[in-house]
Amino acid sequence: AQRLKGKTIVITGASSGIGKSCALEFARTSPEDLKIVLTARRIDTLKEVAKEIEGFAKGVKVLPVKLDVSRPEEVSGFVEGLPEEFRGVDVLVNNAGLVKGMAQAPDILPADIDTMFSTNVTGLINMTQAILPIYKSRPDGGSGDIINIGSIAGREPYQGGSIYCATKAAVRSFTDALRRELISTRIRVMEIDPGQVETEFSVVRFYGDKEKARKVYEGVQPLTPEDIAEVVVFAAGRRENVVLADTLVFPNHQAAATVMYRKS
Ligand code: NDP
Ligand code: 8X3
Repeated sequence: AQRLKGKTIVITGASSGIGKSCALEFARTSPEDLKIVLTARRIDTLKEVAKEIEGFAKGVKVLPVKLDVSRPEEVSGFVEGLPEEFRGVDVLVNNAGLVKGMAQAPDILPADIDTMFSTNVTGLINMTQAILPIYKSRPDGGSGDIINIGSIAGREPYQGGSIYCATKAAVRSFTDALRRELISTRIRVMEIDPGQVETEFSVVRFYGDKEKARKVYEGVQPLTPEDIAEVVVFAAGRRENVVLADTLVFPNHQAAATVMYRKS
């Protein structure tokens, strides 16, 4: 908690699931002196998350910002649009991401391919590029944390997930290259890869069909978004010389992308 004191955290996709839980967990861990910028497309939901945080962590300053990471013009104006006191970003949690459908080639909708790549890949890269100049302006070549939320899907492609898996493999590749490129700096580049987590992820995958989404989690015990948030906050809170470069997190009944013990 002491190590996070006074830090400014930016979280993408903070209106739901893992991103929202990260915001709450940062505030819980360091309730005295922290600034959190919550970003996502649903500004009203972000305002509710901000209110929730302000309700229990009086010393945390929260700023909800409407931001669609898939729109390069919104990302490029993001840092300049921040009030001065929130501009000294220390931690970027690149969490915004989504999957659309289970279709297999050649039947994958072009719009879905575009949404997944522009959000999960180009959005994450653009956010990183927007924040890095802040980090690089600091002593010793620069400092600050980039925490990218990848997925087991980026390590193991599965049928019906070709595009999503490809986007997460791209995140992994970008993250690894970036860590190498920034080797002479104090900037920490970290990737956290969840296995199955119960969030709005499957509702989004099935275009709002809650019944289909519910079936994904039937008979299994998925992780909760809080489980991943704890790992994210732990990573950010390590001593500055410690880099949790690459972390895979499964629920107990999962051993690979599609290897799941399911009680019937
Ligand atoms: P949720 O659907 O619950 O949350 C996704 C978040 O991303 C929402 O806050 C959503 O906000 C935001 N988002 C989506 N598109 C955009 C966009 N264009 N611009 C800005 N924000 C956007 O799912 P999760 O919490 O599960 O997903 C978070 C991350 O975790 C994703 O990267 C996902 O791939 C990854 N992940 C999830 C796993 C799971 O099993 N759930 C497993 C492994 C990884 P809004 O709609 O308001 O914009
Ligand atoms: C989400 C995990 O394997 O259900 O990233 O696509 S998976």
